[in-house]
Order: sequence, then C-alpha cells, then structure tokens
Amino acid sequence: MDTTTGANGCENYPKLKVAIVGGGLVGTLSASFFAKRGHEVHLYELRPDIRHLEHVPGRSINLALSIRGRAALKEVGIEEQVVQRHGIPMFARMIHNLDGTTKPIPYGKKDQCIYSVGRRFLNEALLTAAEKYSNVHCHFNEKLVSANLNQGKMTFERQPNKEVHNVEAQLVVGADGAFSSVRRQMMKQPLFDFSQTYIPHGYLELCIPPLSDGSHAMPKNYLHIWPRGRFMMIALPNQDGSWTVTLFMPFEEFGKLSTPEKLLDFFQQYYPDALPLIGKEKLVSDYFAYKPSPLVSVKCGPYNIGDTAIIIGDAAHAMVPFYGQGMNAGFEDCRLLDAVLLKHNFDLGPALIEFSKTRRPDAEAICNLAMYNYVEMRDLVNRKTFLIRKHFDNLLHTLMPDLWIPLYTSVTFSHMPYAQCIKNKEWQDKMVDRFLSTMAAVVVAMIAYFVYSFAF
Ligand code: FAD
Ligand code: EGO
Repeated sequence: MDTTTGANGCENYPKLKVAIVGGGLVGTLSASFFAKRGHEVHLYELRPDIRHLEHVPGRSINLALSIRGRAALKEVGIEEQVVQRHGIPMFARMIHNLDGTTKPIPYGKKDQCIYSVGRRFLNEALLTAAEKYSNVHCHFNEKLVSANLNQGKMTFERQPNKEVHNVEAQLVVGADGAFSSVRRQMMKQPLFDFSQTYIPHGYLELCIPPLSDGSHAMPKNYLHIWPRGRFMMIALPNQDGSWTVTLFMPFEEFGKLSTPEKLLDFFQQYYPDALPLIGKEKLVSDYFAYKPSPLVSVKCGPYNIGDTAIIIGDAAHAMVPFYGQGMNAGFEDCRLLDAVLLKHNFDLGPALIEFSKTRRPDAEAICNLAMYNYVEMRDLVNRKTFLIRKHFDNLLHTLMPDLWIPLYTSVTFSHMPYAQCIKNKEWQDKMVDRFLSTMAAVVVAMIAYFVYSFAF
C-alpha cells in the first residue's frame, strides 16, 4: 500500500483502490469525494453512459434539491453550476383547491427555497465532474452479479453479451439503488437486518408543456400541490418551460382508469384546473404510454461488512418520496462518509463501523418521516388542516426563529441530524398539547366558577 504525503503535509493516509457499484446520483457523487482524496476510483454502472443516450428510461424527471444535497455538491465544486445555472428555485408551495383557486404558502423566511433540478442533467454533471479527476475510471454496461464482500472480490457481467469478469478492490461502495445487488450480498451475512415495505400507492409522471412562447403555464417558482386525500398530485418546473406532474394513487385506482373516458372524467372531477394545462390529448397518450411505478421503503443494517464494504444512498435506505429527501439524504451520506474516513485517516475498519453506527438512526428517521408524511397527506390532509398547520408553524417560527423550528424546516433547511428533527418535533407537539390543555383547564375553571356563583 503506498502512502503519500499531500502538499500541506498532513494527508498521511493510504491511497486505496475503491470500487463504486452504481453510477446513479449517489455513486457518481461519491466517486468525486474519493477521487478528491487521491484514491484510485473505479465506477461500475449497469446502464450505458447516459451522456450519449438520446432518451433515458426510468424514474422521476426532476427532483427537489435542498440544503443537505447542496452542501455535499459544494464540497466537490459543482453546487453553483447545478443550483445557479440549472436549478429553478421554489420559494413556496402552491396549493390547488378543487374549485381551481390557488394559494401560495411560503417555505419560511424570504430566501428559503428548494430547487427543482433535472435528474438527467444532475447525473451527467456528476459524471463529468468525477471524470475530471484522472484517478477516476468509469466502466459502463457493467452489472454486478455476485461478490465476496469480505475479500473485496466482485463479479461483473458486461452488457449486452454477458461476458463475466472479476474485479478486486480494497473498498467496495454499494450505491446501486433501492434494489441493490451489493446489499443482496450483505444479506448472506449473519446479523444483517433487512425490511422492505411497498405502499399501496404507485406513481405516474405526466407533463404540462410550455406555452407557445416557451414560458411556464403556471407560476414558475413554486412546488405545486393538489392535495386530494388518496389522490395526490404535484408538479415541479423544468428549465424548458414544461412541468413534470407526478400523480400518486393506489394501484387499484390506476387500474380503474382503464379508458380515455374514465381518465378524462377523473381529471375533470379532481384536477379540473390541471386538465387544460396538460391537454386532453396529451393526457390520454402519456397516461396510457406508461405503467405506474411502485414505491418501496427499505431499511437495513449494518451498512458495512468489516473493513471492505459499505452501502450508501437508496441501497442503504430507500424511502417513499413524500419528503423530497431521498437524494438529499444520499448526498449527505457521501459527505458524512468522507468526513468519518478523514477523521480515521482512512483506517477503514473503525471508520466504516462509525459511519454505519451513526448514520443508521438518522437514515431510519428520514425513512419514517417520509412514510409518516405519506400517511398524513393521504388521510389527514384536507385543505383546511394543511393550511392551518403550516400557517401556525410559520407564525411561531417567525416569532421565535431559534426556538420554534417547524419539522419541514429542520428537515429541508437545516443540517440537524434527521433523528434530532423528530425529537424537536416531539418537543413542540408536547408544548402545543400543554398549551391547549392549560387553555382547556382555564375554560373549565371559569365554567365551574360561574356555575358555582349561580348555584349559591
Ligand atoms: P439510483 O439513483 O437508483 O442509482 C442506482 C444506480 O445503480 C443506477 O444507475 C443503476 O443503473 C445502478 N445499478 C443498479 N444495480 C446495479 C448492478 N447490479 N450493477 C451495477 N450498477 C447497478 N429525492 C429527493 O431528494 N428529492 C426529490 O424530489 C425526490 N423525488 C423523487 C420522486 C420519485 C417519484 C422517486 C421514486 C424518488 C424521488 N427521490 C427524491 C429519491 C431519489 O430518486 C433517490 O433517493 C436517488 O435517486 C437515490 O440515488 P442512488 O444513486 O442511491 O440510487
Ligand atoms: C401537513 C401537510 C404536514 C413530495 C403536509 C406535512 C413534502 C411534504 C410528494 C410534496 C413538501 C419536496 C413532495 C411539503 C405535510 C417534494 C414536500 C410537504 C408532495 C408530495 C415534496 C410542503 C418533492 C407535508 N418537498 N416536498 O409542506 O410543501 O408537507 F406533496 Cl405528494
């Protein structure tokens, strides 16, 4: 193992051969982090190089990027490019009521916003950023089919001919998504925990095209939400003037919308204002061109195998998308893993254990929060409680900005560990409860007093 001393004299750690499995959002970012520290990085991705593809199949066309994701992008020097040049700021939610009226609710302070970014653009920017390092080697069309993670040995199948070859590394980083093959290898180990849950809802993406002058058909700097109980719909803006609309609905309901007539009636009933923006013809053709996709939540652990393997991103903690934090949490993994490795001078054994131990409670917290939001948005959220809750939280936040931090704010606009966000929320619920029961006690005491004075 060669040990190099950096220019400033304090980088005295081994230079490792690192194999990253998965060239999605998290794998490509992690490649830059390892490259920045001087390691020899090999990135293996199942798909071809997306930069050369005309059309990329797969999930969600755009995503909401917030503080946690941005902090990680900043450390590899691409935050500005992504956010300033290719991100569309969303300063508020825009709630669409059944009657077609809309109401904006700001995210908090004036400058607080989340950014809508294209998945493809982001993935390409991350690939290009990683390849700027001469010590990064990308291998496309490579599918991990088996591995001996204790020994850092992997077997890949080259697509499309399926020739098999073996690879070895000192560290295997599994960033191969919700259905991770690296994780499947970990499941062979004793004491490895794993659970997955599919929710009854699936999602389908539709599109609101740009107006004839190329501008956006709805106010641009908002996350548009159509809360309808069991049928939820959101829209995020794209740079070309279009909107990506995501419809969340139980698979059962998707099944019922089996003809163009039923589909149009459904939209007329629940999303009358969105229907003309999408356009009837386009709605029908887009809806029937795709199948709704499932949503899965995965928890597992530990994230490491000894001192040779670690999983990050969706491979370690896939969540339902109702908090807009999946990618952000995965990017935060990259930043935290880098910090822990540095702290231990790239002594992998203790570093991987520490990362797994400290990260797991927070990853599971955001998985729980996302699932909680799913339940809340589906069951509790009618328009009124949504508005009242958000306004109440915002009001207290304005009055006591350091003391009262709404849950959405601590999750989306702070670096507070996710588990701490939950504790913070529980504390606030207790305060509200106490306040309400004190008020109730006062009212009861007053009634008792009046009854008493009338009776005697
Ligand atoms: P992936 O992006 O899934 O990448 C995994 C990569 O590994 C893929 O490129 C795949 O081809 C490759 N791979 C898989 N198996 C193998 C193998 N055997 N060998 C080699 N390579 C392999 N997050 C947010 O932060 N904000 C949002 O607004 C948001 N919205 C979302 C909306 C929807 C509908 C969904 C489904 C998710 C959303 N997310 C959002 C979550 C986000 O998409 C994920 O958290 C993120 O993509 C995880 O990145 P990843 O790199 O871990 O996994
Ligand atoms: C009461 C009502 C309490 C993703 C509603 C809490 C998530 C939850 C899917 C929004 C925004 C980025 C998103 C808010 C709540 C993305 C998000 C939110 C959705 C759906 C999403 C908000 C992509 C939960 N952030 N969010 O407050 O604006 O509130 F609606 Cl279905």
